[in-house]
Amino acid sequence: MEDISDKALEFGFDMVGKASPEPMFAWGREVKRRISEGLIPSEAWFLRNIEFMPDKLMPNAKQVLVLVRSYKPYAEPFPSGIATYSAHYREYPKGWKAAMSFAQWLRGMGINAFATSKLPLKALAVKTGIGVYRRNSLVYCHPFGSFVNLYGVVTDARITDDTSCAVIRQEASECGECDICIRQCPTGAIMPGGTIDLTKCIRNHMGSGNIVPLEIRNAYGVRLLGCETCQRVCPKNTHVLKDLSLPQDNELGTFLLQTLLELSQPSSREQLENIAGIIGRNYARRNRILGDAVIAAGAGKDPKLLKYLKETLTYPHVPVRAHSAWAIGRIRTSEARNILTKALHEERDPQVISEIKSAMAI
Ligand code: B12
Ligand code: SF4
Ligand code: SF4
Repeated sequence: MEDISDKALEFGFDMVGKASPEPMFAWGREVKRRISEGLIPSEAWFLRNIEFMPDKLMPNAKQVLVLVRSYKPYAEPFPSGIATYSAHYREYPKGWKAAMSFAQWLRGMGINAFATSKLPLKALAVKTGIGVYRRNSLVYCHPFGSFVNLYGVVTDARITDDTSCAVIRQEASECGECDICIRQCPTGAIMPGGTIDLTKCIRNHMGSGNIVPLEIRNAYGVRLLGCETCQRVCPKNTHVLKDLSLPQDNELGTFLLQTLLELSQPSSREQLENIAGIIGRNYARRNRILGDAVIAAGAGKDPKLLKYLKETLTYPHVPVRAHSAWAIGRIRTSEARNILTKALHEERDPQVISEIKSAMAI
């Protein structure tokens, strides 16, 4: 099995780390602590099913491979009227397919193996020496900075100790005196010790399908999926953030705010399919995308979007209506006020009524 790392390169990965399948008790304890301190909301967390004991995923597990796939982030800001999405979500599904093909190749070699996202992949990457944690809580794999996607492969055979197909850099897992990401995070979600308070992290509220707290909405910006502020401000990523490009025009068109807001119409199946083709089906769920697109529209404050927001204000999903009231309130034209006044007479849901009243008070 000497050629395992070269083979992974052929599948499009940049590095491979290999770890023994011992339970990751420290990570498990840390999650427990954060849940008990309210830094990780427990309900959403347990739905993720992340397992810190690899042998629960494969009883006879002998090794866990961590596959690293780098990508270039997009240039920002996106053109006006287009909601930003992180290249991470464009690239992740491609890497996932490659990880599954790689596991299939291993099975063809007589090794029982399967790809998984259900392990603590950052902690595993650090354990194998292919990356270091930094204070924004992300793992940096030299020379790609933090712009890497990680995938796990569990195997029932030990593969040789030749762990990496690129240079392993054992940098110190700390950031020295730097605290830029802590200061620049728009919602103050990064705690001094490098713990993320999930109740404050904008990304954690994206795609939740719930009513997003006001202070998060106010910090959201014209984004649909992903927040990269804590990576873009980091001096350890400066070299990666050179010569960036925007997504191709046809992709950008898919994320035009008016196109996204049209998801409120039953005829918008094709638009949803286009989104799924870019960020994957898991994230392309109509109500969730719509709820977040409305916030992005509110951040942009473009009066031309009022006619779309008027429609989303009557959409069946409560969070979409609640966000619509807020977004319309931010536009602050007389037409916006009329829409809200009419909605106040017709709306029956107490949460949406409260949002309409707050929006009218802006
Ligand atoms: C849940 C999750 C989220 C949650 C919570 C994130 C978090 N920090 O916990 C939310 C939805 C907010 C999120 C957001 C993002 N995520 Co995410 N997420 C995950 C997931 C599924 C689990 C992460 C996890 O285990 N969290 C629990 C905590 C307890 O684990 P931990 O962060 O490793 O905690 C350790 C460190 O804090 C360290 N530690 C403790 N004290 C200290 C002190 C110092 C100084 C340091 C340096 C470290 C340190 O020890 C802890 C225990 O081991 C992984 C995929 C996976 N299966 O692993 C992807 C993953 C971590 N996410 C990823 C990405 C890309 C993102 C985003 C950048 C997406 C985006 N563009 O918006 C943002 C970044 C936000 C951020 N700064 O973390 C990538 C990270 C790649 C990388 N380079 O590290 C992963 C690995 C997905 C993937 N397969 O590629 N994510
Ligand atoms: S992803 Fe955004 S909100 Fe979350 S910690 Fe990073 S900068 Fe803060
Ligand atoms: S911005 Fe500074 S503190 Fe934050 S991760 Fe980068 S080096 Fe560390």
